[in-house]
Amino acid sequence: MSPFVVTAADRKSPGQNGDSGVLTETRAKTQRPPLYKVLMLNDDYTPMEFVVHVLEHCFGMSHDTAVQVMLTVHQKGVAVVGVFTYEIAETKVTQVMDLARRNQHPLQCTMEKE
Ligand code: TYC
Repeated sequence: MSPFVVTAADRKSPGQNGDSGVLTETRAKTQRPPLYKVLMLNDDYTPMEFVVHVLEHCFGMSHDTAVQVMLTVHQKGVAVVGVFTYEIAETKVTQVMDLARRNQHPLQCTMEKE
């Protein structure tokens, strides 16, 4: 018998019609993918303006947000700059590391499972 369809027979007390009386919900549960934090690490040499540019360009931050996040990394040593699915996080890390290398800055960016 399909779930949620209640017939006259179902309304009798459980057992009378061989039915348990329990309606089983068969709604499909949507699965959320695992998420990964992208972390930016401080160093002594990468110029502040370069980090701000990276945060604007790779993470879509406004200039003011990028400055705030850069200063957090500068002061605390590390900060989460975004949370993404595995493939997107990996792409962001690659983009940042490529930009840093091409500009000869030691900026480091990593990812870790949330
Ligand atoms: N500490 C760097 C400086 O004083 C700036 C900096 C900020 C570097 C954030 C990396 O992820 C970083 N020039």
